[in-house]
Amino acid sequence: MCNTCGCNVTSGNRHLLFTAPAQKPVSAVTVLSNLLKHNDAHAEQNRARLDAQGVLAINLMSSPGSGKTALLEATIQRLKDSLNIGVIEGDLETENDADRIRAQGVPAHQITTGTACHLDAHLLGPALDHFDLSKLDLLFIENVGNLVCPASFDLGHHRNVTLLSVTEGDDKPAKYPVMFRAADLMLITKIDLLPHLDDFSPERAELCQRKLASSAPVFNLSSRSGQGMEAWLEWLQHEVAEHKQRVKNGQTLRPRVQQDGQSLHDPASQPRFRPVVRV
Ligand SMILES: Nc1nc2c(ncn2[C@@H]2O[C@H](COP(=O)(O)OP(=O)(O)OP(=O)(O)O)[C@@H](O)[C@H]2O)c(=O)[nH]1
Ligand SMILES: [Zn+2]
Ligand SMILES: [Zn+2]
Ligand SMILES: [Zn+2]
Repeated sequence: MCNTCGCNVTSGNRHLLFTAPAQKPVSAVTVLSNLLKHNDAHAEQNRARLDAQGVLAINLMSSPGSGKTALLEATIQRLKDSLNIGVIEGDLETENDADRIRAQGVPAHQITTGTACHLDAHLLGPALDHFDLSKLDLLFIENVGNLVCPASFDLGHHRNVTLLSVTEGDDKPAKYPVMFRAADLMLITKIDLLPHLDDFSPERAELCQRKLASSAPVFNLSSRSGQGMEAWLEWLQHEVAEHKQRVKNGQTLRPRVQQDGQSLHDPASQPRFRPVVRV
């Protein structure tokens, strides 16, 4: 649950704040932890619906504009003959991304969050109703472009993929550790632009990722030129096959959810006064 920017309430869970008659005043912390419990219970229901049909759900996260929809377009073009794909799009406003996906010939549903800067399990549940899950192998969920809070919510998905485009700077994993630590796979995107940039090093970006104690694979690719797409497509096909086997064996996979950047913001871990460093 994201306590970092105070954005926990969305149109999907707002009703929970008002349904129970207030017996006695409750603290903000209690309200938030109740929302968290509701989110996680709802996420389990969403995951059960997906697992009942053997559908693998992948949550794509990144800052705005790092190429999530372009990657989905390029992926669908290459995989739609071998896998049945559906896409749920999350944005504050517009149907633009869902329209782009539908133009590729696969079903897409747009969630517009209004003011919420992330998706949550309550928003995902009704979106699943728009799909015939028995006809899907793979469901992509494109989260709202935001490098902070989407990592803190279980939607009912299985895997997290975090994108970092080369124009954003190679230190982003160090600056946004909650997001990058949640990644099962990190994609460095738009690598066709590397020749025009003199200060982005894919090796340095990967090193920042490793410093978070993450062993997630890191692939470099370009949706525009097609460079590096093979490894990503193979990873997807492997994950889909593995998930079908997993649910056949009665198991599922919960995503790596970073329960908020609390420790990063905990005043106790960040004393106001520290000894000066003598040089
Ligand atoms: N050169 C280059 N441009 C790209 C590539 N992928 C995406 N872009 C461009 O980057 C811009 C943003 O791409 P989108 O796919 O819309 O990014 P997004 O992450 O879906 O954006 P939001 O949904 O707003 O968060 C567009 O102008 C794309 O054409 C790439 O591989 N190379
Ligand atoms: Zn937040
Ligand atoms: Zn998009
Ligand atoms: Zn948010």
